This record gives sequence, structure tokens and C-alpha cells, in this order.
Amino acid sequence: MSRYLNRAFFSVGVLGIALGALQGCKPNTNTTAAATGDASKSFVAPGKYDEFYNVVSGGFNGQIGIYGIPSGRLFRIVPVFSQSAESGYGFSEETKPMLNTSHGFVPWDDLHHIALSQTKGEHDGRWAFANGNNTPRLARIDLNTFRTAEILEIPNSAGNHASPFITENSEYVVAATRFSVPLDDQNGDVPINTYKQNFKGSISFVAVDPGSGKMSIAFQIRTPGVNFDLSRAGKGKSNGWFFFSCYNSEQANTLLEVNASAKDKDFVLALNWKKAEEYVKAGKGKKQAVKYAHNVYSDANHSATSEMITEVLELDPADCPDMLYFIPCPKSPHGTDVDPTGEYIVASGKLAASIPVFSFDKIQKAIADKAFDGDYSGIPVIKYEAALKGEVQKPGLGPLHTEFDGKGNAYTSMFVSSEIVKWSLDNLQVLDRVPTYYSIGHLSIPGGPTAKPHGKYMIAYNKITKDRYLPTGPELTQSAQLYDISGEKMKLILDFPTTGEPHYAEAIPAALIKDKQVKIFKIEENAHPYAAKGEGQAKVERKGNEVHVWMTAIRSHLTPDNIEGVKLGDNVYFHVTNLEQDWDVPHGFAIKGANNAEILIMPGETQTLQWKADRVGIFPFYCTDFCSALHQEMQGYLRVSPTVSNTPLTFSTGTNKPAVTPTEGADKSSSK
Ligand code: RUQ
Ligand code: CUA
Repeated sequence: MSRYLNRAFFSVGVLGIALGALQGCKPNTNTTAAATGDASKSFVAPGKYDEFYNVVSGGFNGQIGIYGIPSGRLFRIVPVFSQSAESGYGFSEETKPMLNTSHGFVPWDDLHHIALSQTKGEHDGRWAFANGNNTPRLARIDLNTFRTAEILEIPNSAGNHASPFITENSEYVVAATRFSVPLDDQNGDVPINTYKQNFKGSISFVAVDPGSGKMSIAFQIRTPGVNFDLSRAGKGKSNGWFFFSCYNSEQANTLLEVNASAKDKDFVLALNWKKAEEYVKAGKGKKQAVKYAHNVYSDANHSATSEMITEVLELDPADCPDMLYFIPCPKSPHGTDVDPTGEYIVASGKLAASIPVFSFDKIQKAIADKAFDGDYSGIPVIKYEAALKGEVQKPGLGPLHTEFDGKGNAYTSMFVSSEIVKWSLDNLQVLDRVPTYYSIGHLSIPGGPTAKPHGKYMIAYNKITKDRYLPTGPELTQSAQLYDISGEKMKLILDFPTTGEPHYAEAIPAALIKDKQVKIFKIEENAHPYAAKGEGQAKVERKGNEVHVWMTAIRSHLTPDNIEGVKLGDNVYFHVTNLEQDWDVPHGFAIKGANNAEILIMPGETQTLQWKADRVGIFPFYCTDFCSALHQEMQGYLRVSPTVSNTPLTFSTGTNKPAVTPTEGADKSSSK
């Protein structure tokens, strides 16, 4: 284990924690019993369903993985901030606009956190929200289709890490910047060491339309130039507030490893968003010129549109008293989590030796009593003791994130000491600890961040895999672990591999989602401009050097399946409509030499693959999804002739046209 402790991403020296304490918390890995578990509790018999869906971020793969709990089985990868050569997402003409940003097409991002929509503090099974860290974006995934429905870029932000976090009725998801930077409308050409004067933080309140889920930035709040790490909305009694962990209150611009760990305490920012709403209503907001993309996918025309927005409303705390308060918090807090009652705010100082637990009631009283310790950049700093319920002493090393079971217990992940620690919210005593294999990041309890956790299972998403699986070259699979938390002691019951590098995840009862799945898109409602809603509508048309193919797919042929008259250099658009109206009968489409991907078309849907005729010859195309016994027959040919040829544009299925060779070619109009 010690080798792994040394490999931890912050060195022990920087931690400033005595080595004795470090070893004291070392999990006992000597016994086999600790490293294996009772897998029968995770057994889901063949043909049976899992009890929960686990919606798991993919980290640097920009995707979301959907797993079953307790089996750990992987059901689906949902591409979000990534292209998928499997489905064609981000490659097809219809989905490319989803990845548009003010920086142009950005087909990659780093997806860390999941927020499932809530009603009255409980999961409602409608949408999942996810953040793109690198080129700041928020995505909404429709849980009826498990597809990305919307992506909103976030202006005035860099490193969209404290995002997305959701209010108890899904009024807002927030997105706060990790890197403070000069604001988008400022001259950013400034020396980096003028950080303190020129760099600002920003918190975006993204409103969610209660009916459609559509996102829009309602307002942003300018903050001092700190790094926001994570957040949670208040709930119950603390509904109306948000809590953000902040580090780098030192405002260092170099070697943050050392320079942002100088102070003993950083902050939790308490933000009264109901107050912010009042200020917006009272006209305190100022309009700022910015540029950000808003991309929406429509299931009506099966296409995405990307719109550039040029304005955002900003609130300056200087004009808005009683909206923001800083609470001192030991050393570089990472997660800040709110318990199911909304009374306790748990901040995990990843370099701290204890876990502070703040009390919402005490925070309110401290504000009323003005129990302040001066201010930080004009924002009142509440006295630590005045806000504190107490500290969990010696919990372990490197606390990162906390989840709750709804029975008065909290579970905190410890990266450095590689364990999960269960403690009591009531008396803050440690109740149990269990090793993780190895170096856990996030953890998830079904319903854990809501007002009503289900508290039966807990999943650990580990950062280091080491010896848990058969090795696969230089990179090992990722290691998740499932624990039974129904009893007093936490029990490891399953290891399961995951893809990407999971950060946060949420788990939701399958019953909330499974019966509302979209099974097909109705062909008669298909509003795609290039849809062919029956084989009779299949056709091929030339527009300059573009050739458009209205193609249909149904078991087991493509119409048309013979196309001639395409010329070298032409851009061919295959608009393929899947005519099936049965659940789970997608057809695929691929053509030799395609530079992008194949596409997968759901029943009733139209998707378009663009293809360039780069040489003269015959190009086979075919269906890539094994759809019937005659799937292998679902194929066709496209003929490319030289630019100067006069091979007429023709198309057919099931009828042989008279052969036309280049020498006898005549410019006849197309026909079926
Ligand atoms: S943060 S551990 Cu984005 Cu904890 Cu991943
Ligand atoms: Cu359609 Cu295979």
C-alpha cells in the first residue's frame, strides 16, 4: 500500500501531515477476506433486471456509462462530449452541431460530474446533467432515450469543474469556474502574475425549463479570483442556498501544489440564490457581451441546431449585499456535500486531518449576529466556530467526497488512505472503515445526494487498479467496487470494471426509468427535410457537386442499392431513413472509404453520412447492424465515374438498368 500512498497526486510533504498519522490509517490489506467479498449479494440471475441504474461519468473519455446495480453490468455508453464511431454521434451531419462551441467544433471534453433531475428533493428520472470541464459546457441527457439532448457552453469560465449541481426542484443547475481568468469582455492580454488584479471567478445559474428541460443561463455571479472545486445545493431547510468549496484563496498563479496550500484555511462559499433571484428581478443585473454556443437536438427532425448567444446577465456582489458569505474551511476543500435533511454541510479538505461539518442553522444565526471575521474581497467571512457543528476527528487521509444513507450516516472517500469511512452525522464519531482497491475518488449511494437516499448499496470509483483484474497492456481497466451498506458494517460484494475514468456517478431506482423508454420514432412524425418515409420516396439528386441520396432501410435491403452517375470529387450525402417501427431494430450504414464513421439509425429516424468520392470505381455500402437472417444481403453499390464522364445519375433497387459505359454514356435524367 505504501507505494501507492507515495504515488498519490499530492506529495506527503505538501500534505504536512505526520507520517505516523498516515500509517495509522493504512487499511489492512493483509487478509484475503478484506480483499474479496460475498459476490452472491450482487448476483442478478440471467433474465432478471437490476434494481438500479448507475449513471457514471467517463472522465477523460467525455462519455457516460450506464451500469446496472447490483450486478455491475454495463448497458450502454452515451457519447456526450465525444464523437462515437459506433452510433455516428458527432460524425453524422445531424449531430455534429452538438459539439459546436465558440471555439469551433470541439469533439472532446473531460466529463466529471453527474446531476440527475429532482422533484421535491427526490430523483424524478427525467434528465441527467453532466459537465464538460475543459471547454466549459453543460450537457443534458434524456433518460427516455439515453441520448444527449442539449449542450450549453458556459462563458466567463475555464475549467468547468464545480458543475453541474442541481436544486431540489431542478430550477437550476450551477456551473462555477475552476480557473479564474480575465472575464470574456476584458482584454485578456495581461501578465499572468497580475492574477490578483485581473482574474475573476464566475458562477453560472443555468435555468432548466420544467417542461422541456431546456437550459438557459439565467444569470452569472462574479466572484473573487479563487478556484471553485465542487458544490451542492441546499435542500429542505437550506433550499435556496448553494455551497461551493473554494481553494487557492491565496490567489496563486504558479506552482499551486505549494502556493495554493500555504494558508491553513480556504473557504466554503455559501450563496443565497433566492436572494440572487430577487436582485435579478430588481434589475441589479448588468448585461455583458460574450459569445457562447447553445446546441439542441430535436427528436422531431432528428437534427441538432447550434445557436451563438451574445449576452449574459451578471450580478456583482458589490451591488448585492447578503448574497455571498465565505466560511473558513481547512485546507483545500474538495467535495462539499449536504446531508438529506439539509442541515449539515460536509466539506472535505483533501489536505486536512479532520472533516469539518457545518450547521445550516448556525450559519443562519452567524449571519443574523454578524459573527464575521472581516471580509475577503468585500465578502463577509463567517467565524469558523460560529458556523461549525463539529469536526470528524482522524477520519483518514485525503477526504474527497461524502454521500449519505438516509439513516443518519455519512460515508467519506479517502483518497490517500484508500478507504471509505462511515461516520455518524449526529455525534461525528467514526463507525466503520473499509479499504478500497485502490485510492478511491468519488463514491455513490443510490439517491445519496437527494433528500431520500435508498441506502442499500454504495459504489466506489477508484483511481488506481493495480492487481484487481487481468492486465491489459500499459493501461489497466478502471476499478469500481460495490459495497453492501444495509448493515452496521460495510461489506465489499463486487468488483466491476468501468471505462474512461469515472468521477461522480448517481444511481437511481430502475422503476423510475425503465417503463418510459422511447422504443421507436413514429415514421409519420419524422420532420427531417431529407426523410424518405417509404421506398417510393427514395431518390438521388444532384446539386452542383453535391449528390443527395434519400435512402431507406428496412429488413433486409437498402433503397436505392445501385447508384450510378456520381463523379470524382462529388460530395455525397446519404440520408438514411430507417423505416422499421419495431423496438430495437436499428440499421447501420457504412460505405468504403468513409473518412468519418458508420451511422446507426433508430427505427423511424433519419441520419446522414457525408462521403467524398475520392477515386473512380465501385464502392460497396452495407448495413452494419445484424438486423435479420438476411442482414449480410443488406448491401449495395455506388459507381464513381471520372469528372468529365457523362454517366447519367441513376438509382434503383431490384431492377437492372441498361448498362451504360463511359463511351456510350448520355446525359439522361434520373429515374427509378
Ligand atoms: S472530482 S475525484 Cu471532478 Cu473529485 Cu473527480
Ligand atoms: Cu439492416 Cu443489417
